Amino acid sequence: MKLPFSSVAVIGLGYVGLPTAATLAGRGVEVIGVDVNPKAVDAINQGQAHIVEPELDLIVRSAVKTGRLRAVTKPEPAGAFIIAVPTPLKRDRSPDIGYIEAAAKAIAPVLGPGNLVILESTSPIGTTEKLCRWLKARRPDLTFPTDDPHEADIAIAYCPERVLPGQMLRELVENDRIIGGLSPRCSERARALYRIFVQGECLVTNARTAEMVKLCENAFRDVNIAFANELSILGDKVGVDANEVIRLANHHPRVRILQPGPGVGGHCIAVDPWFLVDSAPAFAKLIRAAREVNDSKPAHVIGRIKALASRFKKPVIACLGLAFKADIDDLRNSPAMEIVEQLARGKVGEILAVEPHVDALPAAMARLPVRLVGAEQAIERADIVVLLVDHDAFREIDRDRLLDKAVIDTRGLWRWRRRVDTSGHGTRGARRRR
Ligand code: SAJ
Repeated sequence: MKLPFSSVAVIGLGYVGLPTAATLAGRGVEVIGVDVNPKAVDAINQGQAHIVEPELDLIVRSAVKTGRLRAVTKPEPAGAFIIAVPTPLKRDRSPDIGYIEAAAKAIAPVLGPGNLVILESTSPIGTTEKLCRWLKARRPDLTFPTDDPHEADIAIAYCPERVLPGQMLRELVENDRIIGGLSPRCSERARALYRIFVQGECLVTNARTAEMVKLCENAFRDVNIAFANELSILGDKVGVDANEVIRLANHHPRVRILQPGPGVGGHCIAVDPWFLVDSAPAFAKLIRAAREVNDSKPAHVIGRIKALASRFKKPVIACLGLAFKADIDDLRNSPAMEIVEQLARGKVGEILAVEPHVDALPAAMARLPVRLVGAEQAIERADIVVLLVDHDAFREIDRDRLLDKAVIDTRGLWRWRRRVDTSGHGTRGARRRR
């Protein structure tokens, strides 16, 4: 197959940029990976992925070995540029698009006629137009889609990433893509690039719509998780197991309730809805409320743990899981971490943390009275067992070992009431609370 772009520069080699760069290289494209972090660049040039994602190491090693992926700290000329840099929240919960502006400044000097620039970062509505203005201000010698949608030197499109951490390499190829060009010609050029590796549909729209699509996907999930979390809070108040309620309600042909948890973590679902709120604060009432419900969930779980702990003289509390979700090692922005930190700071008891996916506690916890131990040891010693993350490893735990413990299962992972208590009145921990 003749490639529409023989070289592509990927700006930002993080959770999205690196898998994209390695996948493109695997399809025969010469990929220049650009990152401001020299340590990441060195690691990649040695064939190592500096982030953890199943099979990523393997494809990075092979891309570097074949010479098709090369990492650098400064952009070089290429046929297309894909910007995949972070867009964090500022303190006031407005989006920080400073990294996109920095990327625009960095690529402007090496742009040439015929280039395609794609923005993949989650962005507030209107950012792709801003990107165009930033590039145009630095390269008055080139024409842009806003000058001439049909003949411009530079094509620009917004094509959001939608891959799920833990399944990125598969989803990168199989998921449908949204292609939002600043003009139909920009979209066609972007579509040709994604066709190199995407097996899903490439759905064309305009840039502003594509920006809002990305934000609404994560806000949709946040609102739905908030519904589940609110049910679990209500369930705790009225003495009903919300997981059982949800399991039964989901037998209705048009009901599909998500899973409650200790809160919503990660770098997307807990962040992106605020971009929509920021765009029209007075009109994003439901989206804001969902954020607030999900943000309040760790405090609710802490309240339940404290209530149980007050029944013991010197409670030993085993906290199972620290990651922000199941079967990954990412502890950043994790509600489980927040809960464990608060328990330790509040000296609620002796805290034993279990996280099979890490070897050591993160620096933030180093000074707190928390010990990282194995699940066996933690359960053996604990008076209270709190399941915070539904890692597969915790599924295997012998429920009989929990019979004399007070248990809070924030994920509904252990259907142990079926073995222990078929009345639907919950666990021993739950009974003790009433
Ligand atoms: N969670 C629940 N209950 C559920 C589902 C999730 O409490 O039923 C929690 C998880 O435990 C976690 C948080 O929500 O703390 C987020 O996890 P997630 O698996 O829902 O999503 P992320 O943040 O890993 O990835 C999301 C995905 N977006 C959607 O599913 C709409 C992914 O496709 C995006 O590419 C990614 O955000 C992103 O980068 O935007």
